[in-house]
Amino acid sequence: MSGSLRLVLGDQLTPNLSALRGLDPARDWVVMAEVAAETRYVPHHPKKIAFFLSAMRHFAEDLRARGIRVFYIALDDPNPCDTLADAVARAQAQLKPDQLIVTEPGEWRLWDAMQRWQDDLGLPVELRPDDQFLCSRAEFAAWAEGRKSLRMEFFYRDMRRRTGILLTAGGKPEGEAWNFDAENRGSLSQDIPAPPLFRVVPDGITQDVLALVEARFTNHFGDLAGFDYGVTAEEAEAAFEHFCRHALPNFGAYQDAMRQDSSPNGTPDGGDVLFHARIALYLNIGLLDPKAVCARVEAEYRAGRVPLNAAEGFIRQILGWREYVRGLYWLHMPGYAEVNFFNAERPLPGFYWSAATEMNCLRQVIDQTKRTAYAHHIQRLMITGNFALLIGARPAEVAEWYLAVYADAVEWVELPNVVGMALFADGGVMATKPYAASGAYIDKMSNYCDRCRFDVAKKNGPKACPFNYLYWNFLSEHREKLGRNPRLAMPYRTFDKLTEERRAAILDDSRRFLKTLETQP
Ligand code: FAD
Ligand code: DLZ
Ligand code: SF4
Repeated sequence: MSGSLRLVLGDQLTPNLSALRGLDPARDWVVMAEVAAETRYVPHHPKKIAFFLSAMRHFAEDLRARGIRVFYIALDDPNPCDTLADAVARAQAQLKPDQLIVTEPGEWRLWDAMQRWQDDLGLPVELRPDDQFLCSRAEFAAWAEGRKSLRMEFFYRDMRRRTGILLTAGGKPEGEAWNFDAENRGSLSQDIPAPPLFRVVPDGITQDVLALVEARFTNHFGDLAGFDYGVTAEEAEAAFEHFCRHALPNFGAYQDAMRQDSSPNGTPDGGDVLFHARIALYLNIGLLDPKAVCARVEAEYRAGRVPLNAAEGFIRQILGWREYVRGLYWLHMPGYAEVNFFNAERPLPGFYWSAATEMNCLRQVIDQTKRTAYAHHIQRLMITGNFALLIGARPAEVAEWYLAVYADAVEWVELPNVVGMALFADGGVMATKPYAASGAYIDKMSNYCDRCRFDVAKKNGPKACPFNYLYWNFLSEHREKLGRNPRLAMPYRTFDKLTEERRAAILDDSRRFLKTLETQP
């Protein structure tokens, strides 16, 4: 063969992939491989593994249907491959290509390994940029150059200006404001039903994958039963369509709300997703295109079908946050994986892997994660993230948990959200202050506290909500690092007004509580 090999990774499942450009079906081959190293480098949730493998198999079928030859190694191949490099080496030995063409991977770990492939394989390797984003790595680096602080809000405004999304004909932001965040904090009353959940019934290919995952990975945290994700571009599009019709109009208002159990007429698990889209997993592996998603949401607004706070709020997540965290990741790797601003060294409590805790908010979110491999943003940030921050859990361990348990977790998006947003472990590169909160916030935004053995109104003592004293303990412990932060001036003033007895009780309760974490399995 005197053609090229085109490697397609498990999170690169789009026909628009740069590595597929210029492919000659008569001379070139696509290589895809399900490999042990990628399925085990963290203990991925079984639903996440099933999602990736089934989507890969469907994508390979699509390519074949278009006359493209695919060299595919399955995990249950009689002669399986351990790593992606092994898979490429096998394809090279059999097909004798004169070149390997790859789109840069989403994770630094693999990008770093690929730098050695040309020498190791003795084959020219062309690494092409991944242009499935609205902002390239080079454009983000240019934006960041010389700036003292890299706030998402300013990046987002630049992206709006650059793309023209949600601008008036005169180039001003629609509605005369860049964001409507203040209108995104509605608490959700029980009588507002959650929209029906979009579900896909597994086809034959997915059923084969489910059997394989069942046989090999059910020792990982997470339930495989009830797998209902889409695994093709058409199904991902249908999921997004469903969201636009049923949930987008309320996305803005209830973006920060959390709810246990279903609402009247809702499906039993309607509370898991509420008015969120559940599309990050599709966006992150190429089944949905972020530009098309933003364009569609803008069109819904312009057609008068959704209010501006919903359309803007949603577009901000994709055009703003998603692009921004990717830019930060590549700007700061590999060091970003090591940051630990608070020198937090506590092991992650065992109940993150079992949901066996009496704190109802944590139990609900971890149990939901176990069932579905999904939790929405506020659950990730203000329940599991907030708790890990307050107890001083080791950032690398927390990051590994998030990378393992969510179906949408790929490191470029997971890591900045964990170490930058949830844990403030980067010392403020991403956030202006830690997202630390006491039980009052959780009570305001959810109904979790109604069914908890702890009392959210109690500040101290064995019945008191642990978030209450842990919050003050956290601020007290890190005063040296946080005390001069102007955004924390008010909480520190409040803390200083507490009586000596109250401050001593906070420290005592926190010490006692943290001790119990050490003895839990
Ligand atoms: P929606 O709420 O419907 O939002 C729409 C889309 O906006 C999402 O699909 C996503 O693509 C994008 N988005 C929203 N918030 C963010 C954000 N902060 N960063 C990047 N994109 C965003 N997102 C991932 O895709 N993968 C992860 O591994 C991941 N880990 C996270 C870990 C923590 C600690 C936190 C706080 C957030 C994390 N996020 C992650 C961001 C966000 O929580 C998820 O994108 C979102 O919950 C996915 O659900 P959804 O599709 O229903 O999102
Ligand atoms: C997440 C994942 C899993 C579970 N399995 C595979 C696989 O078998 N083969 C593959 O090519 N990709 C897989 N992936 C996605 C990769 O981990 C992802 O492509 C890299 O981390 C780069 O982002
Ligand atoms: Fe969580 Fe505290 Fe509310 Fe219990 S009382 S659900 S621990 S916030």
